[in-house]
Amino acid sequence: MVSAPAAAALAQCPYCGVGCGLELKPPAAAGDPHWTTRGDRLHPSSLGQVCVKGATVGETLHHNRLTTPLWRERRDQPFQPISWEAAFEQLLTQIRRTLADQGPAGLAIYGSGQFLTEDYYVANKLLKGALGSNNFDANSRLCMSSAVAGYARSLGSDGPPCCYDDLDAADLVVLIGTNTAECHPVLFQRLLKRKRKDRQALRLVVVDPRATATSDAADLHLALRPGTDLVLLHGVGHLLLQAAAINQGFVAAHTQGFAELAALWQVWTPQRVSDLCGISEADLHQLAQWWAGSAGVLSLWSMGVNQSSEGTATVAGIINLHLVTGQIGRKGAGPFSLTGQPNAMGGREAGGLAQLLPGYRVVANAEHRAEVERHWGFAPGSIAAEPGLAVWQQIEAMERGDLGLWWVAATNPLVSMPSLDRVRAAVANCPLVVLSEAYADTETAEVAHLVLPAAQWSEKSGVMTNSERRVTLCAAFRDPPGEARADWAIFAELGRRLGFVDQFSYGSAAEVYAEFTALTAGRVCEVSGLSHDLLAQHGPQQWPFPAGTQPGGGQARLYGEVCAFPAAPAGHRFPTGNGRARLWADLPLGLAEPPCDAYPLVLTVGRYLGHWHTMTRTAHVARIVKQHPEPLLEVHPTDGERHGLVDGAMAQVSSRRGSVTARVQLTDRIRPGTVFLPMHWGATQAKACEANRLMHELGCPHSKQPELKAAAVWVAPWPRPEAST
Ligand SMILES: Nc1nc2c(c(=O)[nH]1)N[C@H]1C(S)=C(S)[C@@H](COP(=O)(O)OP(=O)(O)OC[C@H]3O[C@@H](n4cnc5c(=O)[nH]c(N)nc54)[C@H](O)[C@@H]3O)O[C@H]1N2
Ligand SMILES: Nc1nc2c(c(=O)[nH]1)N[C@H]1C(S)=C(S)[C@@H](COP(=O)(O)OP(=O)(O)OC[C@H]3O[C@@H](n4cnc5c(=O)[nH]c(N)nc54)[C@H](O)[C@@H]3O)O[C@H]1N2
Ligand code: SF4
Ligand SMILES: [Mo]
Repeated sequence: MVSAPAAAALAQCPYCGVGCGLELKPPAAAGDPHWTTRGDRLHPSSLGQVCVKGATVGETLHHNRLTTPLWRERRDQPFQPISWEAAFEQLLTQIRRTLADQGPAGLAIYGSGQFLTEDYYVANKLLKGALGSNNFDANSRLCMSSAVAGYARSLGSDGPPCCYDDLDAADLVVLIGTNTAECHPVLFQRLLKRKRKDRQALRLVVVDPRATATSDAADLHLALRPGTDLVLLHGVGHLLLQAAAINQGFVAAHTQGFAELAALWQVWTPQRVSDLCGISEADLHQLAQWWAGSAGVLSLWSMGVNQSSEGTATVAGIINLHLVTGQIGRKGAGPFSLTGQPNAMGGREAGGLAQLLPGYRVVANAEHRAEVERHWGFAPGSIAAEPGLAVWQQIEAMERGDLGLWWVAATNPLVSMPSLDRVRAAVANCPLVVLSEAYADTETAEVAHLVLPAAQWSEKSGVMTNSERRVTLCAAFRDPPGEARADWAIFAELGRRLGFVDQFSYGSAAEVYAEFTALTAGRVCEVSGLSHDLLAQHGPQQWPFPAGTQPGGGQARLYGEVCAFPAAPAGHRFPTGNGRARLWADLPLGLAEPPCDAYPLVLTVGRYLGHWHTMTRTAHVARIVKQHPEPLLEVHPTDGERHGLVDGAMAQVSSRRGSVTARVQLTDRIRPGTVFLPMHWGATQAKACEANRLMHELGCPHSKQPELKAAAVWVAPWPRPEAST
């Protein structure tokens, strides 16, 4: 607990995965709740830079907070404040009932990349270890899961092999399915700074069906048809083969599967690729030529790639190109997934998805389960052998009446999940829905029985890992409001009340972290040399960071010539069985729900610069609200004309699952045939536009990540002309 803080505090920004260092100054006057923020110049990932969200986060921490647990028997009743004692009683009763009726598989937790690593670790220990259910999933399923599956499938393990210094060293940066300028602004500014200094030193290629602030700075913008990225990547492979631009030595020494991939690439001729992607052959040739001719190629990607029914295959498509040209494991080169949330990376390290265990281990591996059971102090066989339910499978389980408890923490699925009407109906079928939240009155609270007040970032201590594998300690610097508690402390208390006193008696978050770091020894993501003390004393550190590593001695890049992954036999460059990376010859399949006569347009849903997700924080920052007052439906003028839409007027957007309305913005910055809505405005907002009522849940078979970037829709003026007369 912190009382009367006086000095400035240091922390990682709690918004995006860039993970900038922030310096927070306490309010100047007594009674003023606003902390002021500026960039921490000494933070190695951001060197003092911040964007509008980081700069205003200190204004968002106090308003509209939950201060006590709230309970209601039925959803049509108002919430009543209850004690923590009574809240734990409700949880224990329902857990015991569910275990008796349905077994451990009837329990599920849906967590978040906005958890601290300690929150993740204790939640997983509770559910997977103490309760024997692997049904812990996180909103990373909607976000990073294709990158996780793609890295593991191609390279043998998760974890971006690159670092931010690579942005300063690459000659060619390919930004694919990422609006970096708005979503990872500080990284984008770093690229722009270089570009301004010397336009020729760095080439930027953007692959996105929309023109964005990112593509505005590009040397080449490939405004491809949504869902055709894998075709494009295979097309580049075809041209690399043709130009004899393959690094034969690297392929022979460090990869497998080249013959199959080369055979597949033969088929993807420039003409075919140009037809399918809707881009010119000349642009495709240009990209391939730049790739072949650049000393350092860096690919950056995010949701335009991951949120796809072939997300994992597309990630493999990117990694393929890096492997065959030897563009990996060295300065300025590599396939670099930009993580969305501030601690999505920490979540992956702590085993925060239904198929994972801590230390980049997997549930399906008996040895991994045994190692974790021993470390956690549970009997052999405590961890179930089958991966748990990914979040959409949790929804389906509720539809069937198979879940007795759905515990949502640090995410707002009644805005962010696809097929929202179906989610709402499924959730109504679950006898106890628990929500751990920092703020009052979210969309998900509307479907909950029990709401637990969470201490958030700034009020609890713990670590986060950013996109370049850098771990920053975020120490508490404000008191939590009312009775709010840290998420990890809530999970630990429940563990003790379930009778696992030894396993869950932590004196502090530092103790939780120490237990976690010991479990990473010998793993790719090893952090056994890190502790809260070391991070407090020496600042943020990159992993791997085995015990004995000197501060600053973490590894900037993975899979290089000198440093292989920890504990690798000699000659093994990648943590696959035989040390070779795997090339994948996946056939492109396209969108799960392609446009058709009835639903002729593809709706894609993404983000605005100022707003964060479901706006529980950013809707309260005047500057940001002024910048983005309402959600806009971006439509190309030719589509606008075809469907009778007028710029600035309202339109109805409908898919097979429902309809929403939004104001039209006619713009030639979007590809004809594609329309765009932001994801931010949920049902509780005055300008509500629940885009995800329109989206479908079909996803990638490997990563189980839903295709949140594309659904078939039609659009019409609103109100309908006949209705308004
Ligand atoms: N301002 C802001 N920044 C954020 C966040 C936020 O809420 N607000 N959230 C954070 C999180 S969790 C995440 S995951 C990241 C997301 O960061 P991004 O992925 O950069 O953001 P999005 O706007 O979701 O989508 C990126 C782009 O994908 C494009 N796209 C759509 N379909 C396709 C396709 O088929 N192929 C290709 N190549 N591109 C396509 C869209 O037009 C869009 O411009 O941002 C992080 N940063
Ligand atoms: N169509 C479409 N849908 C999408 C996306 C898209 O691009 N298109 N993007 C997807 C992606 S990538 C993501 S990451 C998700 C994001 O979607 P969500 O995770 O649903 O969005 P947030 O608003 O970040 O939700 C976090 C919640 O946790 C609360 N919170 C903050 N700190 C704490 C804490 O310390 N403890 C607790 N218990 N609560 C806390 C916040 O108030 C907030 O309500 O949306 C996904 N949905
Ligand atoms: S770029 Fe991301 S991490 Fe950096 S200040 Fe902005 S939101 Fe925070
Ligand atoms: Mo995300």
